Amino acid sequence: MKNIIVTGGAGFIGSHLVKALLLDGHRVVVVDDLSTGKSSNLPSHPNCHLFEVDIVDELALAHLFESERPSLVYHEAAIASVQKSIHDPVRTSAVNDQGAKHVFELAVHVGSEQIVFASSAAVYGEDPRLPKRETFEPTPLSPYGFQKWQNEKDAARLAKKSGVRFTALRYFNVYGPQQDPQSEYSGVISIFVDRILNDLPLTIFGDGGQTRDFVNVADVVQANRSVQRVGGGFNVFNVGTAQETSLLELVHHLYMIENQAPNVVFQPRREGDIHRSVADIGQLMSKTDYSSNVHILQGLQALVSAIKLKNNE
Ligand code: UD2
Repeated sequence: MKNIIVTGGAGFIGSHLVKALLLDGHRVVVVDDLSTGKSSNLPSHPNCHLFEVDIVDELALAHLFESERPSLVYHEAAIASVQKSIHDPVRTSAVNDQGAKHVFELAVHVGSEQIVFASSAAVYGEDPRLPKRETFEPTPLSPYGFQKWQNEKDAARLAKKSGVRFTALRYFNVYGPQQDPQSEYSGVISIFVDRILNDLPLTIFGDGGQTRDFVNVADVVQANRSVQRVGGGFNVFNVGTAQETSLLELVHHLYMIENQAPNVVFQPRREGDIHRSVADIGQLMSKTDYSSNVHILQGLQALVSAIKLKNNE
């Protein structure tokens, strides 16, 4: 049994990860400011402990790390929105940049063995080469992408200095149950599913030809668990499916699942929006037992069923 801190553990990805870690038999301390996360995302479990702390609050965080002394830290807390990072770069930088640095430094300070953290495909920006490989020099388009890249540089520096293992996971477009469709940080899939189930039209920003590597949260959890066995130093891995899906294909899948005629409105492309994105996952697959197990169609079907079930509760 490990003592694990998960920052952002009450959020969408974090809470799925927490549940899996509890099933693995670990003690899990969740650090979350509950700004977008919800305590109701967490199971009531004797080994799960929630602390309402903002990672920008260095003193409160230091107190917690010193009393908990986790051997493993998962850092998932972030303002995970490209758009928000453009409109409010000060607050997003405080959380995504400074907050991450606090977490990394404190983990090293209290003797943690490994820090695994959420980076993002946003670091690749508009590099036209596909699939995106970890060896490409990052060229982010948005403050969010720069902040995640900065996290990686801080982690690499600290890993070198301290000998502690740091593992950056560059998440592609994560979707799945518990992703809040009402939040301004919502991913396109949760927004589209919610609108279709409420008979509302979908808005496509741009021509719908933009592509993403939509990865189910179950695969993301598996990636996080599998990197626990990765060797020393600083490592960075893409987390995706290696499958490229356009927005138009996504819309087609969703209306097909619901057996409805498409109802779509087009609006201009959004600032900072990348055109094509798909992951090379060779590194992660060769260094761990990760494989992407959830095909987009299967993941969408499961998501629609889960939301319908919840709406009927
Ligand atoms: C995602 C992540 C972001 C970062 C980035 C990496 C989310 C919410 N954001 O940003 O954290 O990791 O990937 O590149 O997962 N769109 C519409 N209509 C809508 C909503 C979105 O057309 O109602 C478009 C949007 O303009 C974009 C695509 O759908 O072209 C995907 O948008 P997104 O917000 O789900 O994710 P993205 O790739 O901007």
